[in-house]
Amino acid sequence: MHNLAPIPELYVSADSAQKLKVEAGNLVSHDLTPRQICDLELLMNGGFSPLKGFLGQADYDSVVETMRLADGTLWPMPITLDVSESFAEKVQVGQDIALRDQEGVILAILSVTDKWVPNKAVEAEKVFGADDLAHPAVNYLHNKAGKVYLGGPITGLTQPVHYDFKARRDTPNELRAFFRKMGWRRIVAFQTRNPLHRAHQELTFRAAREAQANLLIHPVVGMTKPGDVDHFTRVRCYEAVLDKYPSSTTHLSLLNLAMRMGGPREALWHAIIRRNHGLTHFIVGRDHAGPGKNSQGKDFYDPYAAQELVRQHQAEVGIEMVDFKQMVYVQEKAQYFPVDEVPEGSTVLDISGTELRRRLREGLEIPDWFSFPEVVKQLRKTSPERSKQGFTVFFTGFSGSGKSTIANALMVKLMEMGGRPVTLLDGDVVRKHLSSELGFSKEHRDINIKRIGYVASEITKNGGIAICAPIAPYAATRREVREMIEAFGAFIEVHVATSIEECERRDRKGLYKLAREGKIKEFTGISDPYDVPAAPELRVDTEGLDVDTCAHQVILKLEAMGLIKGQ
Ligand code: PPS
Repeated sequence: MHNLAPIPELYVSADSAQKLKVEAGNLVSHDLTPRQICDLELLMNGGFSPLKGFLGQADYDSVVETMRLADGTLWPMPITLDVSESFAEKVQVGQDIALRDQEGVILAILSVTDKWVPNKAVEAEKVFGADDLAHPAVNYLHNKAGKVYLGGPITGLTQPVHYDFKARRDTPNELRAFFRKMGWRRIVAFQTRNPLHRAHQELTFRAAREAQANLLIHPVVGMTKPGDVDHFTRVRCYEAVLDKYPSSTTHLSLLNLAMRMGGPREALWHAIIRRNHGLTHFIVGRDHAGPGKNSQGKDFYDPYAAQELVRQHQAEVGIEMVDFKQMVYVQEKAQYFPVDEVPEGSTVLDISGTELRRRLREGLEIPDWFSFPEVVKQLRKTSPERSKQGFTVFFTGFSGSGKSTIANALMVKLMEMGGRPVTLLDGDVVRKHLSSELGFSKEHRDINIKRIGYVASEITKNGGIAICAPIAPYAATRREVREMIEAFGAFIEVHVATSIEECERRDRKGLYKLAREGKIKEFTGISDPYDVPAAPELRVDTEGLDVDTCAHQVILKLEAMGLIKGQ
């Protein structure tokens, strides 16, 4: 009989927590990173049982080398508390430290038993299979995680607070209680970090039927692969799919896990976490938790390595693996089939992730055989077609090159078309309102450009059009701004390529004369550098063209990129 008894948690009673919280106010405290908060939550609520805290050095070494704790218990993923060297200097072994969330609330106390500097190259190699920065977890390990690890048992005081989808979040014991109440004895979990389309619904439905089990859709909402659809959108999509299953057979619960994209080891870790949540079966698919391609363009893991590893250890974990049969749509039958059961000679239809993103971007049809209209509606809300997304046009060039004039003309043309709000962040205007205390040193120019970039990225995120027109002389800073904005929408760099001689000849503000006389120091092009953009989206030549034509060239570029629709 499946054991749904409660699993041990690391929390103390509410009374003790209250007392300890007051005492912990005096302890050295560590502000947890978002990933550490996810790990801590699952440590405290039993999701990572049998771990009692962040790994000490002996357990860490053993997990890295053998996928087992020092006492031999199977545990494939190092759960470590990384801190900076300067913080580590303040902490001695034997000391208690307070672990706080990002608002400063004390969530737990860590009794430090170990402090060490890990060999991250070895960790990357053994745990993730390669010391390659193209792997998101390896990149995290080297570029985000602190240099020193602290280990020791945790005393849990309070759960991290979530304000979103509260009713859909369950601790392992809440899920166990739910299964007990419903009388569910065989339950299969489906792990996912993507929206569910028809193929997933078919697959999970079949998996549940084959296992004669109820189904738990158990998506990760903690941290997934950078670039994934955000969890707010995904949860709305999952909710839309729920009623496609026979009623009362399927449950949706959100898991606040921080994924590592660690392929086989991660799949095994997921299986253990699901066992802890009271599940009896676990679906493992092709390339489970795969991070994509390595820096040589090859897959990090064999697509079936995850299934193999889980199969080997399923009895020891105490959960049965249901291997994922990829489902494909057979046109003649108007039905999904497992890929190995497709009738001979029939037409198989599929839409890849890349193709789906293209169709969303371009506002093209997404057929009903592929997804559910309710899911597509949610995805379109978050990823509207390009002509409805925000974007930034970033002019760069010398003072007096004509940036502001073209930017103004562009703004007016875009406003004439209507549809999206337009904001002009002109160099002079920004320096008056946003950067009034700044001068023209490299440091100040960089601060100025990053401020403009930040405001433009917010405008872009919210579906508006930002037009920026600073000199922005440094290529590295322009690249940073590009990255900030491309997280939310398109970035169009326009080099206003008026030569310094022509700008000086025009000298519309009389500044070049002053610069030549040495009365203005660090003047771009005269006594300060300007990195000519190597590959801007557009270069305009103001010497042979009038302002209207220059602005029109930008409009044509925006049309070609699908950002505005032709008139
Ligand atoms: S930067 O480098 O991007 O931060 O500069 P920006 O904010 O665009 O400001 C440029 C305007 O400031 C005036 N100005 C100077 N420009 C360059 N170098 C020096 N030392 C300087 N001192 C004042 C100048 O009028 C620029 O205006 P624009 O609109 O570019 O002609």
